[in-house]
Amino acid sequence: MKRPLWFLPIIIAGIFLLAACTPSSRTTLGTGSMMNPTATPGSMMSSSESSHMMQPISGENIQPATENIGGQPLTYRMDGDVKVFDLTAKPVIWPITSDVSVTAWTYNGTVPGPMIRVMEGDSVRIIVMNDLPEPTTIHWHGIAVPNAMDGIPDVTQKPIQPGETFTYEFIAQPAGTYMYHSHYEGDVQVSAGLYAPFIIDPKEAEVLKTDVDVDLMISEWLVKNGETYAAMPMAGMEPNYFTINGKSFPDTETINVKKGQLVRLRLMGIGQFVHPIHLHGVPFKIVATDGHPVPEAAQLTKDTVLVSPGERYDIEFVATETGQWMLHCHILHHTTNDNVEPGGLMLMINVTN
Ligand SMILES: [Cu+2]
Repeated sequence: MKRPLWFLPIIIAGIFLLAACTPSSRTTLGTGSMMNPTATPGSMMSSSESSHMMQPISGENIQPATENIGGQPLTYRMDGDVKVFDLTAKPVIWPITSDVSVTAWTYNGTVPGPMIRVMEGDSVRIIVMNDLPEPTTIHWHGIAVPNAMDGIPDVTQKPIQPGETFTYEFIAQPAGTYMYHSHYEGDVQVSAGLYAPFIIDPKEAEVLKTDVDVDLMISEWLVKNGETYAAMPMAGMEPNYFTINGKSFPDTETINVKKGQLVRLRLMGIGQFVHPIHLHGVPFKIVATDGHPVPEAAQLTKDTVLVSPGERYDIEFVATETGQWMLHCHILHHTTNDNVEPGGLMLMINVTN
């Protein structure tokens, strides 16, 4: 009797799997070893390199946040023709729902930090005070700043040590949807809340015609045993909470719109995971990508757009139908709070007459 050979590839694959999973093949890996190019980055790290991710977000005598809504416009003062903004990086206890709070590292005590909103061509000065237990820097994501203002520690500047200040100064350009965020141990500091919107409006001649204009910054958290961790795309560090502007559904903001109004939503991926954001009710047009306008003839009409880490999509739609219309991530696990649905990346767009 002839033996069937269909099982041979399975056995061969099994042998390879076993070899890849044996402890000895991992423990012999040194940092930077090229022996196993498919190993996950986590397995290539020394314990001191990876431990900063494994530690809970820390701070001494952390106070509950005094504000409940992040991303609000930051007031400035004028020094000649320079708009001067003050930021303090500090830990707070931040409520992502009415029941769940996280230990967050913030700008001025909110997640996201305050929105800086200026006109194209404005001179801006941002004075950053570091009240964190670790050094930090700020990167102006997508804005055309001089190299010395780019916020890269030990490359373009010395890290801002705890208790120190650093002054950033540049011309705000070009117009568009941008973000600012920590660039010091960003995998931890950005995930812990050190991010905010930076909106540069076009000059008056081409002023925006939208009726409703809302920033939505998307990120993730890992909360376990009462401690907050920076959520990572690595085993054991996956998020169990997902936030829009620092809030999980049902505590995400409701966007109130009158029927017939033109709505612009500025979707910003600031976490470490991708999120396909889906709108119910009407399709939208993608009018800008990463801050830059899309020519009208090239604007895609869609109802779902994948927002990856670092990306911004400005989407516009006319609210033609009244009702409670949902906007949510279509990785449906991301619409849960600690595995309980509904939650996470959902919000309501309430269209009334
Ligand atoms: Cu998602």
